[in-house]
Amino acid sequence: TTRKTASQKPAPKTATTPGKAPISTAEIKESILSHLEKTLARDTNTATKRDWWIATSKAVQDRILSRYIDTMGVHNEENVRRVYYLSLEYLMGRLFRNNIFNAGVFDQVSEALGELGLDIDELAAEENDMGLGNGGLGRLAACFLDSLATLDLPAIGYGIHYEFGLFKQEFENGYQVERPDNWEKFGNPWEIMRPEYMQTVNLYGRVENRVDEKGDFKPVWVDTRSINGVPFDIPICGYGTKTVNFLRLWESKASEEFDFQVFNEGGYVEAVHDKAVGETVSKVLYPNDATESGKELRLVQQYFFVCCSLQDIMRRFLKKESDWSEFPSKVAIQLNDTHPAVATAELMRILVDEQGMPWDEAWGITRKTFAYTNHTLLPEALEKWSVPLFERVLPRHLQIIYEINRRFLEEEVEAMWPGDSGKKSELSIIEEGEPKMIRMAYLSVVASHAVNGVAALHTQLLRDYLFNSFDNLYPGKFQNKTNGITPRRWLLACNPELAKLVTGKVGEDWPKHLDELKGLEAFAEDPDFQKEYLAVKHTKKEQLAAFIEKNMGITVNPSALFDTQVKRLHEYKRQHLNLLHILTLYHRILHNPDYDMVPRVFVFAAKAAPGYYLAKNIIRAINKVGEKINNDPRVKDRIKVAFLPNYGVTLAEKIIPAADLSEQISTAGKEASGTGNMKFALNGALTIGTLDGANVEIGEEVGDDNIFIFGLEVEDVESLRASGYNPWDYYNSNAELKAVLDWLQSDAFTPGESGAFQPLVDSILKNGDPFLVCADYAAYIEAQEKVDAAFRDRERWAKMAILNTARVGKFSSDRTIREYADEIWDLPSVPVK
Ligand code: T68
Repeated sequence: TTRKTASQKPAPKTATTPGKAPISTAEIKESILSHLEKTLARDTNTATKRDWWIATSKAVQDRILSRYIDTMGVHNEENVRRVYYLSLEYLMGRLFRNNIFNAGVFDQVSEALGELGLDIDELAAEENDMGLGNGGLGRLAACFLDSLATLDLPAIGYGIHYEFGLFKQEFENGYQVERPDNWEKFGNPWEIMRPEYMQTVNLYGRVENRVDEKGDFKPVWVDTRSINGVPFDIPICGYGTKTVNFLRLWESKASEEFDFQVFNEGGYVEAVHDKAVGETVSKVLYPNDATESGKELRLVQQYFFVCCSLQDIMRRFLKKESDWSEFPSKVAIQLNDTHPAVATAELMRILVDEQGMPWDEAWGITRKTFAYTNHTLLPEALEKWSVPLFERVLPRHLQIIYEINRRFLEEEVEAMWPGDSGKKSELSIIEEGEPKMIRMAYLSVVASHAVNGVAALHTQLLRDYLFNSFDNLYPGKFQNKTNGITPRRWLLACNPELAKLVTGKVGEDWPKHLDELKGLEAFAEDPDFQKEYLAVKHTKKEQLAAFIEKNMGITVNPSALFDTQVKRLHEYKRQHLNLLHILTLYHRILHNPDYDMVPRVFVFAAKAAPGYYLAKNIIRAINKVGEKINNDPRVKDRIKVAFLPNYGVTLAEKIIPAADLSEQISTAGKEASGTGNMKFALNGALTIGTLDGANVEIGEEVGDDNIFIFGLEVEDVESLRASGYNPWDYYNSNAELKAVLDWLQSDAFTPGESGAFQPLVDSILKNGDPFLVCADYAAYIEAQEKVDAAFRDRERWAKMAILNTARVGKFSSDRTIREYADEIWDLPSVPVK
């Protein structure tokens, strides 16, 4: 045996985070080896990296699960109030490193792996991203779960256990190609299937209007088809605390009852077919991030997970309570956008139809229970369901929504604007038209006690435009909750070099109290600290450069300015404005071989929705322009363009720490908040951006001298549009703009293939340039010249970057979640001893 006696043992290595039980390196090692043998049936000679990854994950999971059981014990015993976060999307990324950090066992695990001759980073790389979301909305949900557990708030996330997450992206000849993301192919050591909590969901059918004994109208939903939902639980470990909450994801299963009925009638093949339909529901995540598809399966997904989740919530409530009026005191439900909004009608259905509660009482409970977060003002992203489709899938819910609407218009709108039929049609949850449409945002506003936007500007715009009349009708209902990010994943785990440097100056409390970073301000002008800070940045840039070289064969200079735009591809985010800047620099170089500029590496990463033709055209344009520039000797490496495929959480963790410049250049008024902007600033990248979303608040925090703001503001956008915006005016009066747009229309970047980027150019010149690329072009180029000048002055740049890290404590998702807990949920913390 290799065991040492107590006296021979070196002092046990214990983690330093408060509140967790210490565990030694030896114990972790023993646990890993035990899982290798007993969970995976492997010995150390034959184990693959994947085996080691699973064995190590399981060893960590053991620690997490014992705390999870303790947490659930306390929550149940104390019959606590809980928040339930309903979201169709969770972008969790990899859990390996995060769980090791949050469980406070990093030193022990890395040491144990070292003794086994293994590297923690190599094992981490075995894990597929849990990419069950599109973009910011899904990543926000993941950051919120981290903060909820860290703040000891009783919370459960509900969502869908998609078999396929967001597609994997590859490039072929510059084109985006989508591949399926079979993320659980080799298992998932973090999740626990819980068949004992299976729920049944009814769909389709019709409503029979029966009359009960008392002669009252009693609708009964009949002839439904049913599917089952089986939950998978993923423990969510708080940082530096004992709380472990969980995320519960529902997977659809065909209901056997239904199958056998058809089967017994002789329809074996039909029965199997229906089984397949039932199991299709949780197959795949819809890949649209800003347009609503209106597809039946999407509605079925929404109702499926809402119905399972509400039944689960009620089961938990009824374990301790029998009086429904207590429901809102135990249950707060947050709607992550309108995607789960059918939950409001479902709660009404359960209370009125199943529990026999009077409508008014049920409505009071519903309104006290729900709150709604809006994430967008884009009209094409506002969810609407056609009444005929909705009626086919959820006939009883349609009746309930009509009744909610009738009472809302006849009682509330009538009281505020008597006899005003214009107001009624403006505010109606049902939009008149062919076909009629259900406005899910209006339903969410009417059925919730609180509605929030995700940045100060966004909330103001919601109140002034989209929900203006609702704001007048319901004073105080609309609140701002500026987004945030978890500093555990987005600094501590993804940038250990900077984390260490920061800890050396401000102590080790910052991951839980991000305002502590303020302490760095004192060192912003300290030459030694500046050197160390720039050295860390250089290290991260070298790491990214090596990654780019290895994966794309593009050589980039780590001393160049890393100019970075990573986010979903959308016209309103204006990756094409960035492209016009690249073309402008290239154009200048070709006309002046000695053109003096700071060498830049333009880093892009972005997925386009598979059906978003123009977005895909922009991707190809960036790829093709980049290819030409990267291989043009005349450029002399002053410009490199690297469009990294398959953007996701894991790639973000590599790119963001290496960035010098963060591109946040959306058309003012279009980006609700942005959260990438916060991650970049925290990691010491300077922002070049418009006054949009949370950029406004980042500017307030870091100061005007430490950010590059340019371009039209919301009011300018409005007045320009009102006065008749014409992109040709800009094209004709700006020679460089004209030159680069003409260049894009030629076949210079796609020899022999002309018109390859005609859709892109046409969107700007022929289709009215809806996102004002031309109008902001000159201001953007000018701002980029200021960036160039600032970057040449290394001390100045270092100071600006340090002040960014120092001053963005506000953007911790802990602050955001505190505000939700205090101002929307009224949710106390419950420490777990
Ligand atoms: C984003 N929205 C906002 N939507 O665009 C961003 N939409 O400004 C904000 O920071 C972030 O939410 C968090 O608040 C999205 O990411 C989607 O992904 C989406 C998905 C399906 C349908 C519509």
